[in-house]
Order: sequence, then C-alpha cells, then structure tokens
Amino acid sequence: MSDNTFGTLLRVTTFGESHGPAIGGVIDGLPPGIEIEPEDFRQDIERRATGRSRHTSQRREADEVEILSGVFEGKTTGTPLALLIRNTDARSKDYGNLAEVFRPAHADYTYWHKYGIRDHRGGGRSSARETTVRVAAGVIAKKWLAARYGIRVRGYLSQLGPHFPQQFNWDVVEDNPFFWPDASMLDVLEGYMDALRKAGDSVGAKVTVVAEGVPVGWGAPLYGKLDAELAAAMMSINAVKGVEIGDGMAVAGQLGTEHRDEISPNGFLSNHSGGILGGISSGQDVICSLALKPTSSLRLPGRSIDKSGAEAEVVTHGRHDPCVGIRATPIAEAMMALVLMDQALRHRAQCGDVQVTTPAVG
Ligand code: EPS
Repeated sequence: MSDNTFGTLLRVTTFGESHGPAIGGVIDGLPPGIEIEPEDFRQDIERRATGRSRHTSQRREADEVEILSGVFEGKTTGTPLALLIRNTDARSKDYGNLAEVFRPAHADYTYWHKYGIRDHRGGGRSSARETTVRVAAGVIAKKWLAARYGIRVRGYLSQLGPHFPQQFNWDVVEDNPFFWPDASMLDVLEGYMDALRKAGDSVGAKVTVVAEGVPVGWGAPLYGKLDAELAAAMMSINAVKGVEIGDGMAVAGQLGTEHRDEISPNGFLSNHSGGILGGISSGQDVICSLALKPTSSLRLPGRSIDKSGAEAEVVTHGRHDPCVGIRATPIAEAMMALVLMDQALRHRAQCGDVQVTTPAVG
C-alpha cells in the first residue's frame, strides 16, 4: 500500500491497524514554533474515543498520544512530527471466524481481492481506529488556524437515521454523546439507539462541519480546489459515502436566483455555496456535510461467501458502533482543519504578497 499520505505542503501519513501493537502518523511541513504539549490532544481524542457512552463501541482504549519527534521544548521544530498511539484493548479472538468469510458491505472483500492478504482482526487497516491519528494531527492544525487566523472549526451531527434536529443550538452540541444540536430530542435519540442496539442492527448518519473565520482566497483552481480537497479528505474517512459542500446535492433543484449568494457592502446575503466559489474560499463560513453508512459489522446473520466462493452465513462478534457517525464529528473537524492548513500554507507561498483594494466582505 502506498497511498497513506495526504496533503501538499502539510503532509500527513498514517500507519497501523486496529489490532496491531500501535497506530501512528507522521506530520511533515508544520511551521516551526507551534506550541504543542501532550495535553493538547486530550479533548479531541476523548471526543472521538470508543467506550465513552453506551451508544458507541465498548472497546476501551487508553488513547495516549506519544510525540516521538518534531517537538523541542514544547514547540514544533519544522521537522517531521511523529505520533504514536498504542493499542491497549484489542480482543482479536472475536474475529477468528472472519478469516475465511467476507462481511457484506465491509472492505473485507475488496482488500482480499486487491492484496491477497488481509488482517481480519477488527477491520485491520480499514478500521475506524485509524482515525484517532487524524484527530491528533487535526488538533495541531486547529490550534495553528485559531492562533494565526482566528479560525474556528466545529461540527455536529445533522442526521441520525430517520431523525433530524428540529432546533439548532451550538451550545448543546458538546453536552451530549451524539454531538446533537437540539437538546429537546435527546430522549428520542437515546430510545432510538437503545432499540437499535438491542435489535443488533446499525444505522447511518450525517455530520456537518463549519469553519468560521476562513479568509477569502484559499484554494486553487482547477486541480487544487478547496472543495475538491475537502471532498477527498472527507471521503477518505471510513464509512463515508457522500460529501456535500454548502447546499450540496440540493443545488440540482435550485434556480439561479435562489442559489446565488448576493453580495452587499456589509457581506454576503446568504451562503448556499458553503463558503467556496470557484474552488476558492469566499470569506464566508466553509460548510461541509458527510453521510456515513451504517456499520457493516453486525451480529445479525447476513449472506455472503467464503474464500472458496461457497455460500456462507456471516455473523460478526466484537464490540461495534451501532452508528459510526456518532463518533465522526471530531474526525470530520480534523480533516477540515488539515485541509485548510495545507491550503493556507500554499496560499501564503504563492499569493502571500497579493493585495487588492476591494474590501473582503465575507
Ligand atoms: C471498529 C471496530 C471496533 C471499534 C473500532 C472500530 O474495534 P474492535 O474490532 O476491536 O471491536 O471499537 O474503533 C476503535 C477501536 C477506535 O478507536 O475507533 C471497526 O471495525 O471499524
């Protein structure tokens, strides 16, 4: 496998499997002088972690982030920053039966055909465990974006199966295990998830991420579009099947007069475009949503085949998320922050000296 790196000036490489000794990553291209200490990682790592509510996988990982290089006296040195997170609670025997069969809707089947060898314990490399490293890398990007430009990246769950928020309040998002912006619906969600877990099924979800304070000008036509890079970054998260920028797929039904974000001297009058025009940030909030499919590892039997091609029934044991989307908000925030930081560095390199007299109205 050679495609484990993303980014251009800020390059993130991750490695490791769910049931190997550790996962980790190398972040290269960080500007020197960013203050980083192990404590910085704790909050976002906790927000993403398993076992923090009954609605997620009950695997209990320590998720301690070790910095191996690239930081001296609490500051980045401009050299590769390597992170290591040891796996401390893998229960590989749960997966013995998966060595010979393929879970329907899982990457088992495609990994096997592609590589001819597969770590079937947990999801191996395809496990959501890998996203811990992205979240750790995202912490550094969030910190830099906030300090340098005042940018805030935050997200919420915008759909859980058949449920949509009826009200919106950022202040309640961090106070519930779903990252849900409507406190009046929490009982409904709890009941829905409890019934789903009891039934042994799983469900999809949608996450929306918003970056506030992004200056106008980041992103490059045509092959370095900010929206294209966001889409690729979000789509690289396990289980993501759809990505939308701004109004996304709904633009197909809009008239030009509805869709256009009219401009006044005091700012844009709407934000259907999701803060990106021509692949370049407009100065408005950058808004990206992602749809995550239902977890494919189910204890309910499903039809499949074994390695010889014979019919097989698959039942998955182990500790799984009934809705992997519930833990995806910090992951999507991290990917947004990493893409923005990479674009910021590239913008600075090529266009850092550009000045126009038109005020930025975003
Ligand atoms: C996952 C399966 C479960 C989750 C895991 C993602 O692990 P296991 O195979 O050990 O039961 O707990 O998520 C994490 C461990 C994590 O840190 O996110 C999967 O198949 O994607």
